[in-house]
Amino acid sequence: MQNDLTYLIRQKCLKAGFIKAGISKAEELKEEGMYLKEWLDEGRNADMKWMNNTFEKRIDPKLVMEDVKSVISLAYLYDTPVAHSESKDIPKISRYAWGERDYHKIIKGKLKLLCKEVEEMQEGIKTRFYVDDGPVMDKAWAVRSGIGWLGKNTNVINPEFGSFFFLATILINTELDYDKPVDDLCRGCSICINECPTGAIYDEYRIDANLCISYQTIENRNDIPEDIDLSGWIFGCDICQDVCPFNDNKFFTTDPQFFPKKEIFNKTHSELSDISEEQFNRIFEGTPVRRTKYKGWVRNLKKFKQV
Ligand code: B12
Ligand code: SF4
Ligand code: SF4
Repeated sequence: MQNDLTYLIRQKCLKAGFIKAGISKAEELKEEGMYLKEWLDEGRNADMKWMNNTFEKRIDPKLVMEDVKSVISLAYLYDTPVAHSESKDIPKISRYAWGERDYHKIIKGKLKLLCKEVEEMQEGIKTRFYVDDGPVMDKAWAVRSGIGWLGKNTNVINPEFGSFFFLATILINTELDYDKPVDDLCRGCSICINECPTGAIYDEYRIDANLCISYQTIENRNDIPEDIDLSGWIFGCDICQDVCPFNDNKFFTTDPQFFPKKEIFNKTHSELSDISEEQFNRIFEGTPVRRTKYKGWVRNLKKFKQV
């Protein structure tokens, strides 16, 4: 019976546009929680204090949904075949943020319909879903359910599709059949560690947000430390994924919402600096770039120029 239910749920997930769906048993994330604690205690989360406040929930899904039995992890591709310009005068925006709409909205729209269908499959089924912004460790669940392994760059990598995908997590109050983790294929490779320009990957599988360009350009609300070189990026950073051999396969999204928005794509530093606050709010309305606010946008552009 649960075999059938698991099969049908997985089929629905794939039909909804997710490239992978993996399922794991909902239980406390003991080992991952230990690493998370160490990470927080060492201040590797920089100013993302909300991560300390939600620690208990992050490691125990029962504190998020009391009767949770299983966790469904999903992957949604966002990379497009469009390449960044090589010109030194063109600031780079991470490929996940190129499009017309914020990925939270895109994926949550799909999850809402998907979860409604799943709840209608059997009486009593209840679900809760998250993409990035919930108090759940999306990567830890994805690893447990075999979506991919945790790469040394700390992104989840699927052996076939690489790592340019978002993760979504569904908590569900029914037992299902569980998947197994996949092998870690990083093995002797350390390209991402060597290529990270700031040394943010301070050890294999460990990243210090304080040093990460992604954190500095998106999450930091204060000045960017002088010794951090943005290496051409003004929103997010893709370097440790671009250099990863598992992203050479070039699997691209078919979702047009992730393709670059003309107004911002491959514009020069002076063109982007000419954007007024009003234009910024209009151009980036409903996109991930809005997160940095105009103040952060201007700060990042200034910092880009200092290099
Ligand atoms: C905080 C956060 C960040 C922070 C910290 C990054 C990080 N590595 O955690 C910052 C702002 C820097 C960031 C940047 C980015 N992020 Co982010 N981020 C998150 C968030 C909200 C929480 C992640 C978290 O819990 N970190 C805490 C630490 C403790 O976790 P960790 O590094 O995974 O720690 C594990 C390892 O250290 C491991 N470990 C420790 N020691 C050892 C030793 C061995 C031997 C092994 C095997 C493992 C191991 O155990 C820990 C627990 O599992 C998640 C969404 C979510 N709710 O989960 C998205 C998320 C991780 N981010 C995502 C993305 C896309 C990005 C960026 C690519 C965006 C960009 N282009 O700029 C970059 C990538 C930077 C990078 N190299 O990781 C995606 C990743 C998708 C994927 N394929 O993995 C997520 C899952 C969002 C989503 N739902 O899609 N992010
Ligand atoms: S996102 Fe950029 S700065 Fe952050 S760890 Fe990866 S390469 Fe380093
Ligand atoms: S670049 Fe190499 S070490 Fe880094 S995540 Fe990819 S395979 Fe692993």
